[in-house]
Amino acid sequence: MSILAYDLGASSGRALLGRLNGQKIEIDELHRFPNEPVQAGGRLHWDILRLFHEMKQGLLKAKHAGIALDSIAIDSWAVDFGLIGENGELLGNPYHYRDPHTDGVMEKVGGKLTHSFIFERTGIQFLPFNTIYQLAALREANSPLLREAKRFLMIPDLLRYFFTGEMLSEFSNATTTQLYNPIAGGWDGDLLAGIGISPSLFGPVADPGSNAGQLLPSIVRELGIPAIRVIAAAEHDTGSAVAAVPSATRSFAYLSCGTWSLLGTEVNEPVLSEQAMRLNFTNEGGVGRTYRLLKNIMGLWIMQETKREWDRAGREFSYPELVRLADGAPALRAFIDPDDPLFLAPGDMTPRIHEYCRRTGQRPPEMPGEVIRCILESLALKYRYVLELTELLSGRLFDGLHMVGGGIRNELLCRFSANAIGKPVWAGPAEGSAIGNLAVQWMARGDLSDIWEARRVIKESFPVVEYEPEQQEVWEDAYGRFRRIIGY
Ligand code: LFR
Repeated sequence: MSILAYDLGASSGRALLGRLNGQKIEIDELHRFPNEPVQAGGRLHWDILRLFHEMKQGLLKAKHAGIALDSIAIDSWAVDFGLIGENGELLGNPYHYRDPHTDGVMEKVGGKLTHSFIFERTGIQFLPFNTIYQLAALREANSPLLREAKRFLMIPDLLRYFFTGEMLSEFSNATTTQLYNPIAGGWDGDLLAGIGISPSLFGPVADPGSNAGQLLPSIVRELGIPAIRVIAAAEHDTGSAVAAVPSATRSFAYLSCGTWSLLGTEVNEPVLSEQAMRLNFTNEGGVGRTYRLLKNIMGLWIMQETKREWDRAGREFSYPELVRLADGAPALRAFIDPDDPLFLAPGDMTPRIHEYCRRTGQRPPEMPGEVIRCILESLALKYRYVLELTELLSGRLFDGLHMVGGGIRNELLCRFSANAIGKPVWAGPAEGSAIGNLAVQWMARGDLSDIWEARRVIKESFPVVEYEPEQQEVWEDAYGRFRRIIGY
C-alpha cells in the first residue's frame, strides 16, 4: 500500500512516496519541482497554478510507475493564503510572506488589539508576516481582493480544494494565522473585527488526520487514474516535522532545521503566560491537539541568501564547498543575531552582516568561509539561548536536542549546535516534514495507532546521528560574548 506526501518547501516542492512494511517506513522521492516565488507588479507571489500542475505530474508519475495510491496529503509553510470568490475561483495569485507589504503593519494594528489582547486569544508569537497582518495590510490598501472574497484558505487548504472541490481549514495551519483561538476552539471574532475582516470568510477547522474528500471526477478523468482519498495532514510543515521527531520520551526538545529554525518542545496546553508573550514564544497547533511551544529562529535562510548573492556576482560555490570553507575559517570571531529584522527580507546578506558587525563593534567577516562560519556559529549560539528559554517556560530540563529537516545535512551546523548547547544533538530524519505528513496519513488510515507509535516506527526506520558536545570551555566563553553582543 502506497501513499503520497506533498511537501512544499522554500525552494522546491516534493512528492514523496511512502510505504509501511510492518514496522518499517520506506520512502521514495517520486517528483521534485521548483517552488520559487515570482516577483511581478512589484509584489512577491506564489506560483500557485504551476505548483498544482506539478503536483498532478506527481500523480501521473505514480500511474506510469504502476503505483496505486491509497491517499495523498499536503504540507507547506505557514501564514500564506488564497482568497476564493463567489464562483469558487481563486482571486489573484497568493502573496508570499516575504513581500514587504506587511512592513510596519504589526506596529500599526491598534485599537483594542494590543499585544496582550492578541496573545491571550491566540498564543501566537508576533511575526510581521503573520496572516493577521497580511490581511490588515490588504484591508489598509483597500484591496479589491478583499471586497470580492467569499472564502479564505491557507495554501495547503487551497491546493487540497483544487484537488477535491471541498473547502476545509486544517487546524495546525489555522493556528499560525494569529486569528484562531485555541481556548474557545475557533476563529476569533474579536480579532477579525479588530482588523475589519468578515468572519464569513472563515470555514470549519478540521484536525490533522481528518478525511478531506477525494479527487474530483474532472481530475480523475484528466489524469486517467482512480479517485484517491485526500487527507488533511498536519498541513503546517513544522507541525508535520515535529510529528516526525523520533523521540521515545514525552518531554523532548526539537529543532526543525531548514530555511527556518524552529526550536521548542511539545506541550498539551498552550502556554499563555506574560513571560511567554514577552519572550515572543508561540503555541502552534499540532497533531492530537498538542501545541508546539517554540520560537522562530531565522535559520539557514541567511546562508541560502548569501549563496544566492555570491551566485549573482558570479562567485559560485556549492553548499558542501561553503561548509568546507567555513570549517577551515578561524573559530568564534564575529557573531550576529540571526533574528535581527535586518536579515528577514530577501537580497544581499553580506552588507547586512557587515552593518550588524560594525553596529556592535566587531570586525566583520570578509572571506566566504569566515562569513558562513559567522552565520553557522551565530545560529548554534542562538539555539542555546532559545533552548534555555524553552526550559524556563516549560519547566522541563532537556538532556539533548532532536534535530530534524534538511538542515541536518549540514554536519558542521549539527556539530556547532552540540558544542553550543553543551548537550548531545540527535540528527534525523532529514525528511522530517514529508515523513510526518505520511505518518499522519497512516494514523488516519488506522495503520499506526497514534503519534507515539508513529514516532517509534520513524525511529526504527531512519538513521539518527549523534553529535557529542566538544570544546566546552571555548564555547561557554563564546556564549557569554554572544549574549553581550546581541544584547540579551
Ligand atoms: C517553516 C515555517 C515556519 C513559519 C514560517 C513562515 O517552513 O512554516 O514554521 O513560521 O515557515 O510560514
